[in-house]
Amino acid sequence: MTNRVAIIGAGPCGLSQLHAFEQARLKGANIPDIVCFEKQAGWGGLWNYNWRTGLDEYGEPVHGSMYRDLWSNGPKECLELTDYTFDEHFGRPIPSFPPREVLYDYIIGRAKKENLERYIRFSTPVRYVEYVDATDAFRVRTQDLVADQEQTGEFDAVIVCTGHFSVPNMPFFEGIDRFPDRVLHSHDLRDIREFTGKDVLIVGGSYSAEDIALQTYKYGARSITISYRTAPIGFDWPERIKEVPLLTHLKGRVAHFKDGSSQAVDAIILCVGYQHHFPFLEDSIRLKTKNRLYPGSLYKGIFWESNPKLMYLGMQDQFYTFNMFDVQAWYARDVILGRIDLPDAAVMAQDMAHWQQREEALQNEFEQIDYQKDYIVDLANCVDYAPCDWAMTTALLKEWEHHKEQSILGYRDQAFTSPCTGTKASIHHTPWIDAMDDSMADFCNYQD
Ligand code: FAD
Ligand code: NA7
Repeated sequence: MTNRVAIIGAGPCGLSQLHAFEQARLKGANIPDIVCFEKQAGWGGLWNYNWRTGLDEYGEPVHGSMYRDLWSNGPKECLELTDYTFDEHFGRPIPSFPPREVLYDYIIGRAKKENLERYIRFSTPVRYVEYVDATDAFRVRTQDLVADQEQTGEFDAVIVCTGHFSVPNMPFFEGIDRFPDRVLHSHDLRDIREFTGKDVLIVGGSYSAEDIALQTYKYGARSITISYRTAPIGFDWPERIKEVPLLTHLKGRVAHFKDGSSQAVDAIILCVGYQHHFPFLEDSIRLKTKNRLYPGSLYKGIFWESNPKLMYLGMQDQFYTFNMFDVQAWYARDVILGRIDLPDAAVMAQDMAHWQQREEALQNEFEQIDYQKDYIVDLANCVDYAPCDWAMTTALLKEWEHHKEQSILGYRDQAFTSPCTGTKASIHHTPWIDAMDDSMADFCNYQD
């Protein structure tokens, strides 16, 4: 019997999990006692913009990795919460690529509607979780930062919702320690305007590198050099952006690359990704994985193989986000409520091996999109999450990829149709490249 559940983190995943339980409760189910521990003073996870970098006012590592002027890099129609649509929240069609504040408002809109705060202990990081054999439960040590008090509690199940885009991966490049100007990881980027007029080096070949290159371009960097390790991002970049192979070393301001070329730069932004970092989990229950579509050791991408009472949400690399988190939360909830039985260890291992082998054979982003859709549908088929046209979301994501190939500066000006409501998004009053106001007020008060 699961009487007490701890959820760690009140970002999109944690809020999905609370919502899943609340929906069951509202429909008459007996739900366990639930406590959600959130280290920040507010909810929304990464979407809850934090101007700080480094340590916060309590000496805690700052979770936020989002920068000012960040706009969604995927169409909102592909992350739409099936049971809380954009139409319901905003009351009118809005464009497909909202700025951060708009998506933040959307996520917390549903949580506010259900008054989910009552389950959350804010400013309370989880310090340590260990499994106790004798009681078949988890001992969870937390700290109330405001009262500066530690507490320990026992929980039958723990759901880790702490995200994995917050603790930087930090490789060393020869000479970087003597570079005479600004060096930072994308996690610490807050205001792109500091690079106006500068020659910027971006190291990395994925979404952060791509978006930060576009942002520095938009805000007037003189030149942007993207240095990739495995493969160029490969879009038809505008003048001022170029891609070069991996940075080998720096001499003073001059960056040298694997192909023998070099470039003098004023700033280096390391867009080299993040670590799955869970220092608060006992070693035997700590997920160790890279950023991939099917993290190892997690049955259904959720349940810790050797002790499924420990669950992780959102640990995948993500084409889908909020709606995938909802489906995962529904599945985790239904296992906890005894509505779904987990199979024996051999069957779980076989199932994980199947998904991992499929993942390893994927050739390109289009196949990766299909794969993540199949993963979601596999879960969604077992739960009563509001129906969604998942095939349509996949088609939209592929269309989005094509739009990026056609115009990397213009892809955010496209309008998609909602798979939930059939509503066609409106067109923003200003093309993204010229839109310098990222406020919700400006975005939602557009003229049709
Ligand atoms: P998070 O949002 O990271 O939330 C985790 C929460 O756990 C935080 O509130 C944190 O404070 C809390 N926490 C952490 N450790 C502890 C602890 N020990 N104790 C208690 N609480 C703790 N996705 C999109 O769909 N569209 C986008 O355009 C997009 N852009 C992105 C841009 C950037 C720069 C980054 C980094 C990510 C972006 N993402 C985007 C992906 C993003 O990961 C998801 O949208 C989403 O925020 C993941 O939710 P989460 O709940 O898993 O994690
Ligand atoms: P990702 O998607 O995990 O990508 C990390 C990138 O960093 C990837 O291109 C890696 O190269 C590169 N990387 C990692 N280590 C190195 C070293 N040592 N040298 C050079 N390059 C390296 O992280 P992102 O930050 O781009 O995106 C994360 C989220 O933030 C995502 O959801 C976005 O929407 C925003 P590789 O390709 O593996 O060779």
